[in-house]
Amino acid sequence: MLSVSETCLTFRTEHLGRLSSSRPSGHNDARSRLELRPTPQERFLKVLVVGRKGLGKTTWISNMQAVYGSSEELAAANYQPDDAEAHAANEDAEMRNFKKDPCHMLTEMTLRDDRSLVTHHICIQDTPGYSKEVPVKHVTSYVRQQNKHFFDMEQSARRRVPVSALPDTRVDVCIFFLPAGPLRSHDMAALSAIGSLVPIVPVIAKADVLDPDELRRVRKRIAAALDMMRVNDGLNCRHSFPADDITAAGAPSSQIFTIIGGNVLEQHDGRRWPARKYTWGKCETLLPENSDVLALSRLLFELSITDLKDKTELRYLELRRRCLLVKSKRKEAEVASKLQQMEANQQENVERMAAKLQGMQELPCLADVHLPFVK
Ligand SMILES: Nc1nc2c(ncn2[C@@H]2O[C@H](COP(=O)(O)OP(=O)(O)OP(=O)(O)O)[C@@H](O)[C@H]2O)c(=O)[nH]1
Ligand SMILES: [Mg+2]
Repeated sequence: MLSVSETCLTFRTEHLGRLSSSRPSGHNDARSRLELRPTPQERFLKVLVVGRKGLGKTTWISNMQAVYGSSEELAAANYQPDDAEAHAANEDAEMRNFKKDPCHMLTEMTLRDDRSLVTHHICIQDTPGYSKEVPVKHVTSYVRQQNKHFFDMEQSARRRVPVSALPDTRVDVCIFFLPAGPLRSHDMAALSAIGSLVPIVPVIAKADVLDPDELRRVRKRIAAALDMMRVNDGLNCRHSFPADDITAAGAPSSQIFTIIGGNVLEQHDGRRWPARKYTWGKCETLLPENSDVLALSRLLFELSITDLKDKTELRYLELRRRCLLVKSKRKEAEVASKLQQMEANQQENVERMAAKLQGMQELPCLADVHLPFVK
């Protein structure tokens, strides 16, 4: 069993090690000294967080910000997980604000790898929780908007940088918070609507309220519901992490993760360590015995980042093909209608000329005109 400080240390050192793994081994020999210096790169990962109201989405994001973000980013984010209840009370206003400006619910963390010169921008987009009365339309239209924004940037005639240097707005994956209780029809509708746009990683929220037996039952129930959706609707909305990554991260093989959101921040070995305190004891968010938060963050931000981006690229290529097809059809229709208009104008001109000629032929000949003053 790992102690608190051991886990903390493994987490940080492995995390940094992974990000710098692009450096080839044996870099001390003469050949590698001749190596070209890598050019600085910006990489983006966007994680969407969706779930019913009050399941702990914002709390989890604040925890991630505390663990992965820099001190300045944390100060800017104003870490106050317990303020979340006040937010929840104002559902309508939150929904309106999200539609108007989703960026106010976006948390960005910057991880720099000085060796490979890659800057990873990890963006976590929070969303207002849905309920029976409030479906997830605001979320699906957000995902579409972000794809369109990227497509417009890519197609813009004024683009001056390669596509790889564009700030990537596309959503890569959705962390779907599911309750420990039974799933309702509006949960299934939300899963299906969002799952048709982005791959979903199902998580069990507030896992601290469940004992191991209950947890097993909840996992089974969620797996069965997702399987049923695959069979009935033909929609396999789940993201499947590579088996090697699952083993390396120490994640559950079911790929249904448990989440515990900490409401206090402790310090361990100079690291921020979220925890949840009760009168009878405490629960540490990053301890693998307590939850899968550590395994999930390692998968998302370190081990599977390339796999997630590759899948986004594949989805985008298909979307791009369809958009370009629609665009070219629209252009074709525009050209056809312009041609039609030109033909109609031409026809009109011909008819006008013909009428004029006709009028000229009907003019009396000068010789036939009787001029009274001519003798
Ligand atoms: N017991 C327990 N409570 C939690 C956990 N995570 C969050 N909470 C509490 O649940 C309440 C709601 O948390 P939020 O993070 O606001 O939930 P949310 O999903 O963002 O809510 P909406 O934004 O309204 O959809 C807060 O009081 C949190 O402290 C958890 O893992 N276990
Ligand atoms: Mg929230």
